[in-house]
Amino acid sequence: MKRKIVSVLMCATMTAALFAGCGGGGDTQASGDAAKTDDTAKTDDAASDDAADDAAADDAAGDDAAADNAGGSDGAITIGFAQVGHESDWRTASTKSCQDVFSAENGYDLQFVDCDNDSAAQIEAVRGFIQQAVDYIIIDPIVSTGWDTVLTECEDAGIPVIIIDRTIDDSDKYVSWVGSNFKTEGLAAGEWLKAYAENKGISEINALVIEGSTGASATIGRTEGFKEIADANGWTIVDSQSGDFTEAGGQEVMESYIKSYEGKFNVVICQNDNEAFGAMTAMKNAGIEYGVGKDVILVSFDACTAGLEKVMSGDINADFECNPLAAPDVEKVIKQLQAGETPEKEVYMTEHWYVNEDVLSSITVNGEEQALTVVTQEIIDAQY
Ligand code: GYE
Repeated sequence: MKRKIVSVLMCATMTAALFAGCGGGGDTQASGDAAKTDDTAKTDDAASDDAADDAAADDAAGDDAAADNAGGSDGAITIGFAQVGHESDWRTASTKSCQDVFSAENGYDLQFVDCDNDSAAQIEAVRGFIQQAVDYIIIDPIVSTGWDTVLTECEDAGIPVIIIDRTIDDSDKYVSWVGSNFKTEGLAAGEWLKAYAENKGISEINALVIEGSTGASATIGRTEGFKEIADANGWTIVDSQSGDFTEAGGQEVMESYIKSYEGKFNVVICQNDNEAFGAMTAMKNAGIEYGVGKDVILVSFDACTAGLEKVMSGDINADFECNPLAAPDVEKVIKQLQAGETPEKEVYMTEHWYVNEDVLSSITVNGEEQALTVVTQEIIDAQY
């Protein structure tokens, strides 16, 4: 994949301006899994039911929409969005971004389906959108394979598909993909750890990895990127298991790691913030000290608000951002399609690498110098 937009350092004020209005998501751990999952699940159930009802009710009207591909009966552009689920702060921010952009006020009729991390349900959701004859389908693919058949069905129905966030690796039957380079994120985490360990005089790295959901391109890329740097530097990856991108999963995997490997690791790499929160609980319960200046270096990905708060407090040493606010770029793609133009096949989000300490100003990733940003309250306030 060609990296079109590379990670650049934006000043805090620019970040604030860009992300203004996107706040409110991912507050501290207190807003954590139980409460969030319940709330979201309720909304999601309602949303899925609505989608199913609409699917039935709209059948006849839908045929017209399919015929001219020009929008719903009230002139709104109809969009079906098959979202991964509600597993993390990142996901909450991604869903909110889509709902904000594809709102009725903006001229859209958004059919949102939370697929609850079930890939079979996700494919069925896409088939439901075909039946509804929506104008566009957005998919955030839970897993990266198994897509060609249903994407062919979308193509046959004349419905353009836009892929958001995670990639599809076994089909190119979509118009555009908007997301992040996950391998670069993994490489950046490795390059940071290398430079940081050198700076601190740490000569041996024994790392535990808590992976994201199995089969997700985000997991595959972050795992590969970090492993590449680990192998090149002779580090030991003591173990690498899935925590499913959830706080509960991160805690469970960390508890079992502690039983097996206590005293045998000095780095924990969590592939998202929620897993890091779970790992922190497990380490705290076991009396293991982690974070800046402590026994275990803790690294995370996503850098949502709650993650950045933990970087600023020194509990997480470094957090590699994955920007969930793709919806404005997806809207650009849709506007281009509406105007009969051909959008870019791949659109990359802009991201930052966040740290607690001001000891290194940059790292070199893929031969390119990339800035490290020390987290401040201003950055946290502007983050999603
Ligand atoms: O890192 C994680 C979420 O696909 C990039 O999914 C996304 C990942 C994100 O559950 O928090």
